Amino acid sequence: MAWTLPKHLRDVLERGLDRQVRLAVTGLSRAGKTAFLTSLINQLRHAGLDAQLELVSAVREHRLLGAQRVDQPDLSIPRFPYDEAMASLQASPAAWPTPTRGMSELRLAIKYRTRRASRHLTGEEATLTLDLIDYPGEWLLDLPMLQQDFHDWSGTMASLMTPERRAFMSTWLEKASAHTPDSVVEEQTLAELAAHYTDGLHQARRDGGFYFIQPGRFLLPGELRDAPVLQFYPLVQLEGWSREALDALPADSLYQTLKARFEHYKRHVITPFYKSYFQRFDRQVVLVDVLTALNSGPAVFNELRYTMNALMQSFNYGRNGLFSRLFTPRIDRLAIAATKADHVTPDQHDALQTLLSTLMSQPLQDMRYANIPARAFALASIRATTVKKLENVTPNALALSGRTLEDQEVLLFPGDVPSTLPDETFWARQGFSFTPFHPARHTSGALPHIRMDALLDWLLGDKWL
Ligand SMILES: Nc1nc2c(ncn2[C@@H]2O[C@H](COP(=O)(O)OP(=O)(O)OP(=O)(O)O)[C@@H](O)[C@H]2O)c(=O)[nH]1
Ligand SMILES: [Mg+2]
Repeated sequence: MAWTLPKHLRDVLERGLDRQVRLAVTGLSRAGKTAFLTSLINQLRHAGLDAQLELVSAVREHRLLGAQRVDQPDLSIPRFPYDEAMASLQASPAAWPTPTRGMSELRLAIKYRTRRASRHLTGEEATLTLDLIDYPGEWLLDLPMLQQDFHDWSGTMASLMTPERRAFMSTWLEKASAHTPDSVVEEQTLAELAAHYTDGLHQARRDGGFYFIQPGRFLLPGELRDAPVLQFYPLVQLEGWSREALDALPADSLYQTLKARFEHYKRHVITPFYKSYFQRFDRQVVLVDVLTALNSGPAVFNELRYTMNALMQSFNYGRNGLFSRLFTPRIDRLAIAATKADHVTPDQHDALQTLLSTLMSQPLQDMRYANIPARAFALASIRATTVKKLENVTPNALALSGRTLEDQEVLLFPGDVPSTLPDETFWARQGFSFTPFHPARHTSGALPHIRMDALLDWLLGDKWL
């Protein structure tokens, strides 16, 4: 005889099921985090209405009923600025959401119908609580500092000082060279020197395309702006000083003061981020702006590769001894995505995805080794271009139409994306110039996107079964 589980037992079972997910989104600054989360929230709120989510199986099966914003659990974290971002896109003229500067969070309650397990256990209404967290990828670049003392870290920073980087750090290098490790430097001078160091990092990032910046909070301080814990810098001119001599210096010497602040930063900034937030994330999206890096040439592209591999160390806890000693993270699925795929024609999307997989092949391999599913995507969170077929030019020729940031209507051939890492001869032969676009004014319905649905299905499909 067939039997049905009594209602009260079913309730207990459901409560025990996994119906809550903390999904974190990160990437270096300008990678497209705010646009991605804005679109993701928008798509889920329009699921079952007018959102284009054909690749989400729960949508195809008419099981996603809708999503609503609810109060976030952690009131000390700023709210993700969804309304502000939508207001920018709806304004006349429309604008991209403004840059964000720290961590933010938003909670969605997603109503869905469970899949019918059998004739008797019919699909019931259930709620998935989805916490979305946006945080700067630059913060993850600090992880290796936990393994270093001030002396080692200064050495690493000195080795990064290539002539190209030095050019952006020259004011700081010149002013800092006036103070030897044993000198006593006044608080105000120290603050000024740290400000010059921070300015240099900003310039190297903005004008030089250097992505690898330490300490990460110096670029994106969040709530720590102007706090003394951020007022230190590496001593890159230690020639003639042995480690013993430096360690024997008095507590008020420059070396000991900087060393104490470095240790404070590790203990009170880096560690708490990993302990209080990072290790509570369940799933992770890492966004990469591959196309802008290609535009900037081989040096910047290689720097992106190096930096993204360093950033991914935070997810490599399967093999990272330090990490597993300090934290017990629980991310069980990770997606990396090349953003702004609407900068190229659809026939290039596969190449963009393959290029991203190649760029991140080592960390992807490490994740799989640790038994954590990891996949690469190419997507556009908010599509700003439309594709035109120009049959009269070349058969099957595709072009993009849109408005440039300078407000010019254009129709252009953006060119090809290499599907393998470009080598020297490739760079010598060809450069890239993918044009950034102005967003189209959003009036109603769901935001246009490219393959957000593929990513959503892969990342959360098992959670709304
Ligand atoms: N065409 C197009 N441009 C995009 C898309 N997503 C982001 N962009 C562009 O990239 C810029 C940065 O996007 P954001 O979402 O603000 O990036 P972010 O990572 O949040 O940046 P920060 O908050 O500064 O760290 C935007 O202002 C747009 O110019 C997209 O899907 N399509
Ligand atoms: Mg942002």
